[in-house]
Amino acid sequence: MLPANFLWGASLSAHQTEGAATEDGKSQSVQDVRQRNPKIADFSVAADHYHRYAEDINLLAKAGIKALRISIPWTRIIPDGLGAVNPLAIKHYHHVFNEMHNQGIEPMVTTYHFDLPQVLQEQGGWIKQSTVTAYEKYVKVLFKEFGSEVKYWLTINEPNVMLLADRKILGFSYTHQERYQAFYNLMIAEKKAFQACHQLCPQAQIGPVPNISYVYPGSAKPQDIRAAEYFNAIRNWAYLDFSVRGIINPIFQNYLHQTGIDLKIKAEDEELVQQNFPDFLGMNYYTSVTVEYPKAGQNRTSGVSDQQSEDVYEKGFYKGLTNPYLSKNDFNWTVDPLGLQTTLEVVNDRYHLPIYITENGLGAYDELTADYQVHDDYRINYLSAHLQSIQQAVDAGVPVQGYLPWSAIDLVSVHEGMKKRYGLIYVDRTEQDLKTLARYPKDSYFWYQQVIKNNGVNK
Ligand code: BGP
Repeated sequence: MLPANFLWGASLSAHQTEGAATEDGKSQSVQDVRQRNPKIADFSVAADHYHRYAEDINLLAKAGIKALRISIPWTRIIPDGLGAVNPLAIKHYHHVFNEMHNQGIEPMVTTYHFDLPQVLQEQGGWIKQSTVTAYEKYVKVLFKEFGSEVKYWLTINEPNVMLLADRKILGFSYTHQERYQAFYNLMIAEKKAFQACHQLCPQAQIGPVPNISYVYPGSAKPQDIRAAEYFNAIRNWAYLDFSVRGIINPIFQNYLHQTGIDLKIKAEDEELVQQNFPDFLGMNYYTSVTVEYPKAGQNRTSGVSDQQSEDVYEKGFYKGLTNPYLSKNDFNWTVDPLGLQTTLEVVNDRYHLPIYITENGLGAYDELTADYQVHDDYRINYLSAHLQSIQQAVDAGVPVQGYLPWSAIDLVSVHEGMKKRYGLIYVDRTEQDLKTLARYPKDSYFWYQQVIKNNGVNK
């Protein structure tokens, strides 16, 4: 049984939905300038949510949605990354929150979703301490301006995916040294956000939002078990241990040591790290991950597009592989609903905090029929199986308090553009043709409406 006040929601990010890429003083983010396959939609119009937010919120309210996760782009609030606050952007988000509240929807706001101001990237981005200082200033503006309107804050979307898959997501690569310098800075930035949020908006709650996927060993071979332990630490626990326990995860530390990195919490950061903790965990989940110890001469699995699980490799430590017991979606991502229950139980065992699932969904090719319907039974099956898994976890004592699937409306996928759709609501555009941009609820929207009404899938 899910709790009576379970937060039924849906999720979006700004750069994938808003468009209006140069409007109202917005500057470019790393997402606006990254090299994209020319066949893939860019973010300049995206789903035009910047102009159509009221219509979208209205439709979502009709589905009974109680919370909408959005992100605010730093590039709108402080266009030069560090200096003056842009009043047009502040006004815009007051309107957005006002609309949500009028429709009975609680905003859940991510301060940063992959879209670093390009101007800061050019100065070194997350490998520079100055970016941490700039981020602290930026989030303080958010907390001061919107603190009375937003009860749920999320810090930095998926720093783990951002660092492990940087080239694909950010268009550049870190060296090993830089990656873990960026890791440290991101973790410190997050701690500063916890601190500032608790100081400036004591009524609100804040949590991290990593992508957490439990890592399975490919076999019972002890070396494969160790490979899974390493990758669990590198991909999952390093981030949550820093946030929740204020420590560098010891297995992660061992891995860093072996690869020539000596990562320590700096003396001047000790107090910040040990005194500022999250109120809850946000968690994005799409798939589990299976790894083995890489055999001699082996490297990345070639031709695999699944960056969330299989396309992972580090010599001497781990190599992703296809789990023969699991099916895949149209875009080669492994589907594992039971893995969500396992992941939730392990996360609960480690951290004992309320959990909100802040992303979970199926990217698929959808077809709009001549009478404007989308029969996405495959998405209903995916969401339903994952929700049942959540219900099992809740029955087993895991405090899951909300479900905000990805995504509320169709948006531009980070890796695949517009053809890979996630929404409960169809947006009428294709990769290159903006068409009408009209919204059409899919079958999954009506299914979700019923789920919300019943407070679960089983009734
Ligand atoms: C998560 C991101 C989202 C979203 C999702 C699906 O990692 O937080 O922004 O994009 O993955 O990924 P993709 O769009 O590549 O299918």
